[in-house]
Amino acid sequence: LTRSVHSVAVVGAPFSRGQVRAATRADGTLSLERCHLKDFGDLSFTNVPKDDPYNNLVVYPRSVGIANQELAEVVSRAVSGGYSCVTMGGDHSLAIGTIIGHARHHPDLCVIWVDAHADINTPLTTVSGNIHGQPLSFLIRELQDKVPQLPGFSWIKPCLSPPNIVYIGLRDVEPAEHFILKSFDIQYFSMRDIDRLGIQKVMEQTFDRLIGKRKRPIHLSFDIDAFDPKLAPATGTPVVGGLTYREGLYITEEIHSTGLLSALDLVEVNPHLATSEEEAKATASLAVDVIASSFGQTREGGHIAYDHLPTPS
Ligand code: 4U7
Ligand code: MN
Ligand code: MN
Ligand code: MN
Repeated sequence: LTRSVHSVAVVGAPFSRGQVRAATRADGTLSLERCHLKDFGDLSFTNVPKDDPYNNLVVYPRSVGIANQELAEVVSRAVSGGYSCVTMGGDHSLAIGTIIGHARHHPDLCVIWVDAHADINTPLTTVSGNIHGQPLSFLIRELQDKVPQLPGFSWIKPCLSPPNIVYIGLRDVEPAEHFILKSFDIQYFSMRDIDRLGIQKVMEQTFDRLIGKRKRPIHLSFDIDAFDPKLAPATGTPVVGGLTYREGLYITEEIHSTGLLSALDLVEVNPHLATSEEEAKATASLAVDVIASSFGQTREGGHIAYDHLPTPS
């Protein structure tokens, strides 16, 4: 079912402690055709003082924990209120809060994770120590006996299972992450798979897996670094060989067409990392295109706002 008017909640989560470098919400206002927007404002996060690394490695666990606890509240309120919830990040550690908050209202949700990276390191496999490379490890029930409890994470209840997750765009997966994907049979379409199958088949197979048997709400977690760095340079961990503009928008157009999109994270946009004003603007406007397309803006245009032609007199 495709609704013609969507109620969309927008949450700014300018949170950056899931990684060492800073990230912010892309400035500028979002407007979406045929959507009723409600701005939930920017969350202000408390940076916990004396937030010592876990194991001398995993940085800012308490700050990440409390920020996500607050974010989960906001997202679950928005979703319970009938909104589709867009969260603009901020780094990808915020998906811990958005997915848990979303799952409180929709425990049967599925996740499409569009990213160059798998973000599934555990606190014991991470090399960088950054929690934005680990969010999925805290969310997958079947993985919990391998995941230590970080300070600030005791509120977290894992809410996902491997069959309900599909990745698109992977091209920088660490050995431990690859082992997790294979041992838990988590489906992914790497850039190589996209080269082989084409983006159309990738989307068909994604939906077969996630909603083929039963319709369920979709949580789209879109890391801007899934795109090629030429298109999205203002991001923390760019990787060559990414999605084209057309592949990226095809993904979101198809997701919109299901009528099942219930929450969207748009993360890792970081204007501070741009080397010029143009780079910052290009990355931010790409992010806006992804969001607009997820909520029904099509490349072929729409005729709803135009229902008669002028007549010559
Ligand atoms: B992002 C990395 F080591 N795997 O764990 C890690 F390669 O949210 C990158 O996808 C994580 O941008 C990237 O730090 C996190 C690294
Ligand atoms: Mn629509
Ligand atoms: Mn990511
Ligand atoms: Mn990434």
